[in-house]
Amino acid sequence: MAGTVGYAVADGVATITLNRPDKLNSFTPELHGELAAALEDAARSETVRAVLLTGAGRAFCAGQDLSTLDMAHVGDTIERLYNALVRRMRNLPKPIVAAVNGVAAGAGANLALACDIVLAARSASFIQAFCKIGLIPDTGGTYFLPRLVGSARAMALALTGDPVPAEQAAAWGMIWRAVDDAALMDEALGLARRLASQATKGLGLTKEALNRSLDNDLFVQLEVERELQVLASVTEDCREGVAAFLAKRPPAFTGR
Ligand code: T3D
Repeated sequence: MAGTVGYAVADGVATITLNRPDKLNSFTPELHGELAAALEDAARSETVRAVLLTGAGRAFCAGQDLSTLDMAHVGDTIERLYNALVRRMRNLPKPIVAAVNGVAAGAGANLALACDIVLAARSASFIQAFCKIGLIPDTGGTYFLPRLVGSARAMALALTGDPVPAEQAAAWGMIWRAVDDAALMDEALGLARRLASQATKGLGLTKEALNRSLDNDLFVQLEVERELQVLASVTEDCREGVAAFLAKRPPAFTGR
């Protein structure tokens, strides 16, 4: 695997692998650049209908590489790299599955939480490590955490930096599932392939609707549903899904 990010497309799934295993796949400007390019390709490519994000070696991602932390330009780094990354992931109109293969710390933990469905190896853990170096949770952590686990747990996790093991994270609703280490990649790839065979535009619009619901009241959200359902209903895959149901045959979705 060349570079700091691996990228391979097969069966409609773009597998993106953070690849600085000796430094626990921590973020450098180079890794940010390659990850952004991979996500951009996945967004644009008609072949890609789902994304799988994982890490090489024993960790998922240990957040910012602290040996390259640029104290003089933190605001710029956050805006240009971390905030841009979260926006890119949330705006990507295809599902992103995280296969959290090991520790996910700092921005690495919140990178996982920014994915759409998170599977984690039982040995993995999530650490809001920021408080240990005098920083605050970023990469969307202060937004995702209270919404996923509630204010009490979010506050304690952010203030203590205590690790949350994968099974605890699943029990709290922070992630979708914890699975046996040996089964993680098969399960995550199986899920990503399954999503890649579905009505891609409908899944993208579903993702958008659920993300927008986080800040809307019911009546506003009903409008969002109307707006996005109109878009879903004119896709080829919607026509195919209805026709297949009526003909009592499996649908053959194309992603269009
Ligand atoms: O402007 C900005 O960029 C602000 C943005 C900030 C975003 C952030 O993410 S801040 C938070 C940064 N991350 C952390 O504080 C986590 C630091 N790492 C750890 O706490 C621990 O490494 C872990 C709990 C993740 C794992 O512990 P352990 O014992 O399994 O592994 P280790 O021995 O600590 O690490 C293995 C190697 O990876 C080691 O290198 P070495 O000694 O073998 O050459 C270690 O230094 C390196 N490493 C791990 N995390 C980082 C790292 N190197 C640079 N930066 C890291 N974040």
